[in-house]
Amino acid sequence: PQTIYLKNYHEPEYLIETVDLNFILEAEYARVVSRLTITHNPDNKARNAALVLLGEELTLISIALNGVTLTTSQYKLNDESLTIADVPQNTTFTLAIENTINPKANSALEGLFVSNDMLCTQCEAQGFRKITYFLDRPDVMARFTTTLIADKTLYPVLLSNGNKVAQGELIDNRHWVTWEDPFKKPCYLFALVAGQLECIEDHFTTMSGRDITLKIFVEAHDIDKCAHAMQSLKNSMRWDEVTYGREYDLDLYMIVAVGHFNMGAMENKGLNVFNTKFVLARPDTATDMDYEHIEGVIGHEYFHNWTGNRITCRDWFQLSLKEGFTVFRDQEFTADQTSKAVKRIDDVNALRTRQFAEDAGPLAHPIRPEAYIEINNFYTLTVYEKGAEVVRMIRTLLGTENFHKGADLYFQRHDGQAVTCEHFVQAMEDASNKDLSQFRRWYSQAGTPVVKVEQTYDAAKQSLTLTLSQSIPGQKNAAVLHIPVKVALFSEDGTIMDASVVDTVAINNELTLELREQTQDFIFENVPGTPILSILRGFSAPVKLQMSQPLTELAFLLRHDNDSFNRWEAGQKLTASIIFELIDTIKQGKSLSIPEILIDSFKAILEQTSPDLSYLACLLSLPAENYLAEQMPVVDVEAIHHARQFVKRSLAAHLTEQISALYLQNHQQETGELNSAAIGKRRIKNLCLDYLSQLNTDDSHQLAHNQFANAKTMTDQIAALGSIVNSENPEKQACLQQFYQQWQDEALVIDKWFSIQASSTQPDTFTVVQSLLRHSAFDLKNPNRVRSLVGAFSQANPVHYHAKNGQGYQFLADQVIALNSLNPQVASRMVSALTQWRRFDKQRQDLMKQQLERIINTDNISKDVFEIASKSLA
Ligand code: BAL
Ligand code: ZN
Repeated sequence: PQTIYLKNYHEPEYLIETVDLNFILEAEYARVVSRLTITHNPDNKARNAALVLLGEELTLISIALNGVTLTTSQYKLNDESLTIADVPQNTTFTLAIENTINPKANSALEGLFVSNDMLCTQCEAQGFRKITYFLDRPDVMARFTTTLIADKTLYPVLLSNGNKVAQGELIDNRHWVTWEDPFKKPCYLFALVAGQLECIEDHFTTMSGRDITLKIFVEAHDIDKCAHAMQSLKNSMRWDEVTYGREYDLDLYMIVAVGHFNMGAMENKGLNVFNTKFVLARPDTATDMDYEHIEGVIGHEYFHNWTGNRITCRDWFQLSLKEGFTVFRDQEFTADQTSKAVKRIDDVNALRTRQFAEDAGPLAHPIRPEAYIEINNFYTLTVYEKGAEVVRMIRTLLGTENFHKGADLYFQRHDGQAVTCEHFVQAMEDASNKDLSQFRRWYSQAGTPVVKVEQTYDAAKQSLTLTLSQSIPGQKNAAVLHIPVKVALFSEDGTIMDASVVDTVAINNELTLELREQTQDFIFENVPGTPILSILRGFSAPVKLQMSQPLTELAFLLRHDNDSFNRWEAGQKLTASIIFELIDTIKQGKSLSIPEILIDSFKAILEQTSPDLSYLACLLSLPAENYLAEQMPVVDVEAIHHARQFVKRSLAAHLTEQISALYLQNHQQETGELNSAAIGKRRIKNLCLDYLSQLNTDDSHQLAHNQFANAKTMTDQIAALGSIVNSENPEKQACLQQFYQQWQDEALVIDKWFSIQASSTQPDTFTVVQSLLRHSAFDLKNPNRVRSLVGAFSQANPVHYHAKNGQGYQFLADQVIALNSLNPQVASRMVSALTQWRRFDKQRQDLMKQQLERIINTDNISKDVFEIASKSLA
């Protein structure tokens, strides 16, 4: 397969001004007539270039240029394109193309496809070429008019981008609707939907007083699960007005939920298409976390209207321009709606467990990649989550006020354009006068920097010298980056010191150091005694810290740090250090014991009161196995699992009384409400239940079973089921069966039923997973179902997936090979659990490599899977 390089970017030779699309829709046969008005691009100096339209899996019927039908000798057709050598150079010309497609046969879910009898599209990144021949690239922006014709009974609802401008009836029970989108857009933002859908409608009045109609379309049986999505949409619209001054621009905003979807959602102009997972919620079917994610994704897609749609990417290498910025925007939105502290912790947790692994592995790439084989493989944690961290660092370096001036300038300068990451940084620089020349390296440098911290205190001078050095392991000739490092110094009595560093502004005694050298000294003056250092506060840069801090200092920070992130981080470091010591003890074959300092620290937290119980729950949560693995030179899955379980069980045993009390205190008045206080109570209560379940006593089994049987919310029901499935609870089979019976008609709940079993640490899990694969509700053609079984097993169950005999790897490769021909995008996502093979012992390395080789040698391997598997082995 061919590699595409950023350095080879060139302007399009032709531009498309208008697109008039006409669809006659049937599930197995869709007829598309596309009328394009095309001009030579004045910015491209080359003349007389052939017009190359991209098209895949299409059946061409006819082409006419300026009304004259072309003969087969006047164009060339292959599997990927349609080339017309001779087109007018000095005038606008029209091209009318007719082709057909088979949506029903489209299991890749890219282009036009069928989901539960509904027809819908997914065009980002390059799906439009599976609908009709086009200049399928984001820097070709056109005005679209779309007419949909279909059977009235099968497809009573016909939707596309923009505003509905006309509709009518035809003979044979058919009808038609015409949609016009007044904003020019790249074809990846095109969408159509046709189906038997119901909708809820609401209205939003914008800051300038315009009335916007909001509609959420779902299948009839889901109509009672849309209210939260609608509220989230209104919250998003208001937030973007208040925070970024951005107002919605069309009179109508539509969201459609579909059950078969590769992504979470898609920001098509005026017609978002969503995975049902990020729309549907009722307290008894969706957890508090689902509710939060729905609001976050609704916000994300809405925010794209400005950061993505009004201003889009010049080419796909610039993906982080819209994704990094939009993720940053949705993170801040959720932080404002929920708990800022918890949102930051959740985001950093996700980044460190998953993106750091990606950045340290064979598929590491900068947030602006320089080459790809299949762009779908670059919708990565790096482009999205690290991209968001890079935007966050810009805000830290500029300050919030200048950052917003920069955003305003960016919107003002580039509205209606397809631009690059450089345009974004330039606007930030111009608005703030802050030199970001060195900072730009974050866009082209892969890998997670390690920042080493050394401190020397001079009592006589009352000064502290902090020596920071940076490096990026595994990256040759790594750039020296510009890294904001937020710091505060604590006195032994728990107060913050009023220390200063030359040329550094302190806000509430917190200083933002700007590390720009490989090694750099920062001298703090006015330091009355040896300080306790709180560094990288708020996780001010996506780096790994290397510093030795005694357990007593970590315990101190866990009590006293006023930075909510670093307070939590101190607890994580404390626990992780103890787990690593236990891992060593396990390796020496000695018996394990838990240090007092950990029990005391947890006891202190358990006895605390706090208005933010979700945050207290974070403080009491142990670092995830994947995060611990990330810190080991050679991952020892069993030792990590056993040491972590030992800590969990020991804490539960030593603190049973406190944990039980906290459980009861927060369970007694469970009302099923959805405000943040009620959510916090459930979060901490269910964490307590998880600890208590480790004890495997009759009491703990009974507690979980009672909660399961009487749950008022899915949060409580699934948490109880999780505790039951992960313990030796005698009611396990009965509960699983009951849950299935209760929820068999709710696809998203059944996804949970699959994933909870696939991620169980109990000894029979692999056998269970194999039998679930044969369950009548399992469907390899449904991405959510695949993720809930195959994804959960391979990505969230390290101890079973990495079984020493390699059965987990073989299982995964079997599924990847089966998926390869059905849905290459989902297949390639599943390969990710094999890509980290270098991190394991020799035996596992060999077994994983074997499976990667087996995958590569599969007949008709897709570009998607080939790229990931081959780069992993390279
Ligand atoms: N643009 C693809 C889906 C998303 O990031 O919103
Ligand atoms: Zn996005």
